[in-house]
Amino acid sequence: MVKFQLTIILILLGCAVFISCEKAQQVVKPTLPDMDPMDPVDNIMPPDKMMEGSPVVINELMADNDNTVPDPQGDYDDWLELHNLTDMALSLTGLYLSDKEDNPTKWVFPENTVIPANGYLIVWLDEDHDDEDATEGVHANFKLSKGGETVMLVDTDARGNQVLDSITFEEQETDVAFGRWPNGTGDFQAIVATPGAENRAE
Ligand SMILES: [Ca+2]
Ligand SMILES: [Ca+2]
Ligand SMILES: [Ca+2]
Repeated sequence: MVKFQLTIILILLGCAVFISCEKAQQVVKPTLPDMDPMDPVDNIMPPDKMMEGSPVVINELMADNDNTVPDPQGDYDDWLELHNLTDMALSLTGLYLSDKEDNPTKWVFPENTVIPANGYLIVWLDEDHDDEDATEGVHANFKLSKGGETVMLVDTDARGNQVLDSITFEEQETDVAFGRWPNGTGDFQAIVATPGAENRAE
């Protein structure tokens, strides 16, 4: 009888552990602030405007990476860092990155791309999205121009394209990062490169 009760207790404990693990791994879609319905053609916000309440922001970028940080394949490519401002892991499925204001859905995040709670995600801007050897890491279909341009993070739904965040930068120096300071919320400026980690000024 004691053995039977012990077995029941062990099974219940196993279930509890399984359920809590499932919960911890739960990933949610970003909840976007309510906005007025807008015409899809007209709803691109001016550059450098972060949507109020956007759960994910463009936090740092490097348009000319010569020897700062290699991608998983060992190449020194342009990169961009996203930062999740919420304490929930977020799915980026259905979100886009673009450097063309007339083509805001230029590159879609691969299915099941997740950014950890309060975490960071590096996107390699190297046109290696179709490279069969580049299975590790997230690779987009455009590069950043050292001479400067606009890059934007876009969501699209029934209301059309919504720019969650966009940044226009001028000419960049080789191996100098351009990022938000203070981390996640501040304006962009030249900073110490911290790919995948909190931005710092020094
Ligand atoms: Ca570049
Ligand atoms: Ca690459
Ligand atoms: Ca950083």
